[in-house]
Amino acid sequence: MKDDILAHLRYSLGKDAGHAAIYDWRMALSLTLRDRMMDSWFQSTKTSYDRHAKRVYYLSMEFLIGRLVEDVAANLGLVEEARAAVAELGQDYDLLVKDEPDAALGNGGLGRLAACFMDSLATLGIPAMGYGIRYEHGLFEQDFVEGQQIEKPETWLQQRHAWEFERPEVSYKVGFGGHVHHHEGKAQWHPHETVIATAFDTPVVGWQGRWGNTLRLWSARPQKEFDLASFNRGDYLAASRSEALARTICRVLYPDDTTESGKELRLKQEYFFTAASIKDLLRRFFTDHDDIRQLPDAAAIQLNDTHPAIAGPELVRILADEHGLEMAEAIDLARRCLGYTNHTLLPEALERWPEWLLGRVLPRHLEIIRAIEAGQQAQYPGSPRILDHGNVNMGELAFIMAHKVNGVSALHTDLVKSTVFADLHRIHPTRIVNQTNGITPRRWLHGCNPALSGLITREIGEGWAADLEQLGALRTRTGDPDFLRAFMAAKRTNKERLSNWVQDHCGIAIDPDAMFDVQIKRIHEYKRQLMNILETIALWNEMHANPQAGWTPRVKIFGGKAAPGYHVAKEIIRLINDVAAVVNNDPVTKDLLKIVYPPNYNVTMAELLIPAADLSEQISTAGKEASGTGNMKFALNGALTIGTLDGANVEIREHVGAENFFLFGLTAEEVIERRSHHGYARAAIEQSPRMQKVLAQIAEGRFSPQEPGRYHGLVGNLWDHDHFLVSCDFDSYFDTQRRADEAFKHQATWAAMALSNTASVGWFSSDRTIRGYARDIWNVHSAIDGQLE
Ligand code: DL6
Repeated sequence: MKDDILAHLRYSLGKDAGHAAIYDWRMALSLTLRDRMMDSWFQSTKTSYDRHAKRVYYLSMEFLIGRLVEDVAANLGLVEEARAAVAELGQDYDLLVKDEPDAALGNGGLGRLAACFMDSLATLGIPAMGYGIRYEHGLFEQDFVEGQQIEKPETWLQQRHAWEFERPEVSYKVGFGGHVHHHEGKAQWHPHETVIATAFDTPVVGWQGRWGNTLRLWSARPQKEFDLASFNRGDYLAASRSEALARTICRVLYPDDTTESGKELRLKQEYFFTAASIKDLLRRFFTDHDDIRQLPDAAAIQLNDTHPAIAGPELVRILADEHGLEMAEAIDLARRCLGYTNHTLLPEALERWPEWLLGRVLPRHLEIIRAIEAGQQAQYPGSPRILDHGNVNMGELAFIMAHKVNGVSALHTDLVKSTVFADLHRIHPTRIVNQTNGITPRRWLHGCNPALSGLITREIGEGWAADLEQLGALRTRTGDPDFLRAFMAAKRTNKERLSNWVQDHCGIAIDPDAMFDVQIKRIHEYKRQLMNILETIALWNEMHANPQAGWTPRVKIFGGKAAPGYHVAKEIIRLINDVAAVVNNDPVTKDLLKIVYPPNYNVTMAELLIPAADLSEQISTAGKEASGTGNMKFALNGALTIGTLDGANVEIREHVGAENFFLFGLTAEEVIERRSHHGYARAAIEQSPRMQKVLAQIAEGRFSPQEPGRYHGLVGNLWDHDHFLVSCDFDSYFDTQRRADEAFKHQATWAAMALSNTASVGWFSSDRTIRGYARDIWNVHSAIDGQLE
């Protein structure tokens, strides 16, 4: 490996060792590891072709993959060899790992889920391709200036991306606009603008390198490179017009995972990557099939949310307009290929396009959507409308065009059936299925927590990384004091690592003996970071008034970004930072409470924070969080959850046992009931002197003395509206936090509870989730024998 690294340094990077910068070393190491993926990758592709295997095509606007050096090295079993080779070359392996940009091609849960799924598909040997967009700029970088979020462009592609292969020969035209020509019953679309989608392939090799799939990300380039005639006339802008359109399409990831952006560009992005992916999978299909009617036997196309929902009409367009199928047959055939995953119930997050806009950008698709609608209404009169009040409802379109629709946790799937798609569910009662989310144990335990994973491997062997339910064997150790001590020593190592990092990056000294209480996720009202900071203020008040009362010292850690246009979320960020500035400088509570909010939360930061957490905050308003996956990562790494009965918390609690989970708050049904009472928020606050005091302090400017009125809006909204019921759950949350304080004082008991969590969440591996999709939705099989049983 040492020789290979040196060879790459010389021949791929053009550097000799004496002049190589850290970037060069990291690239040389990455290319060396990438070489070692090739055999498995080629062999997997060959096997898929030889066996005419059915493939999964996972269409997702987001793949939040993070850094890859460690991930690849671990999956190939090469970490030690790589570390030693790098050391022999006089370099620090850990520094090289840290030099890699965090590829943030996603906003949050949906994108990270897609990345975990890619890992599990490869580990299970399921032939698959991930299709997405190669954004020039991933999710914005967050900074805090005077406590306020500011956004800066992310620049991961400023350096060469080590893992990808550009495939200029894999290019497709994607059109927009124009008109449709109808002649003798045939339709032909003549787009007005065209860009070229070019593939960039990243190999994804699973555990122990047994199988490799491809993440194919599309980049746009102009159809006409450059208009020389315009240039020669001196019209430089006109000369580059087509280039500008192409670059714009994949320039930036939309930084908003919950609200409809309403931008024409977003629609073009969605169609761009979907159309290229469909063309690509059809080209592959025709390499070993002649009859398009066999497509459902060869391709399972999964829509990760509605962002690629235009795949339905696009496939129908190709089947009907290019292959001459009757419209009804084309629709039926497309449906047999398509599955749709719903990730949210928030009404504002369900995509809707104005009909006029969709008609302008994709005129033929609008005609096809009308045909799909007509077919559905003819067969099921009164069925919910795709076209409704001048809008195209992409959720209804995805549902009607999919043979299976899935929710992402048991509770969420029930709510999908009873709320957003209740009417469609009555018409198609077997279409909705549940697939509770999962996480890859390779990244989220083996990779991020060497201390704990080493201990587990010494205790039960290494099989758990590919079969996470083996962790169940650790349940017998919850009564073993020696093992519990070793388990807590691993936690302590991770807490020390985090404490040093916080000191270096935030300038705050935190005590590894304190309880590390962590809430990391996108900032959103329904996730209730606001309730967390209000509870922190209440705790601080009581600690300050009575510092000798035997408190459990706490470090409250927050991480997360707000969508740039989401004003309330940004106010919550500012409040947390304002409160931190006051609390962290209080000499009375300095050994009892600290608040830490490092900016720019991302996958890499999660890998540092999660292994060090004692308490995991999963406190969303019940009925709002579709699943959550952070909740699984924390429990796997031995944190106890304080949480509501929401999303996958419900199933996590069932697995770890009610006695090992700090439950509080209203249930989803109670939330709905409570909202029907006029003035529910005011009534709840009036019954809580503790909350009243906190709200009064904020409103009086205790945390913003330079601008006392800064949070009037936020506080007023809690008294008068409080849609997410912070007021109603506040006291129950505060009391449950004190139960957690008490439990933490008894470290031996706490250790047993924490170990019960690690031992009991093997079911939340994304390998189990992918097996479920393979069986219930895709009807695909592993090409590595014995893997799916
Ligand atoms: O399914 C992955 C993930 C869930 O765990 C989260 O609960 C959910 O909020 C998230 N949804 C999104 C936004 N989706 N849209 N549109 O990221 O999906």
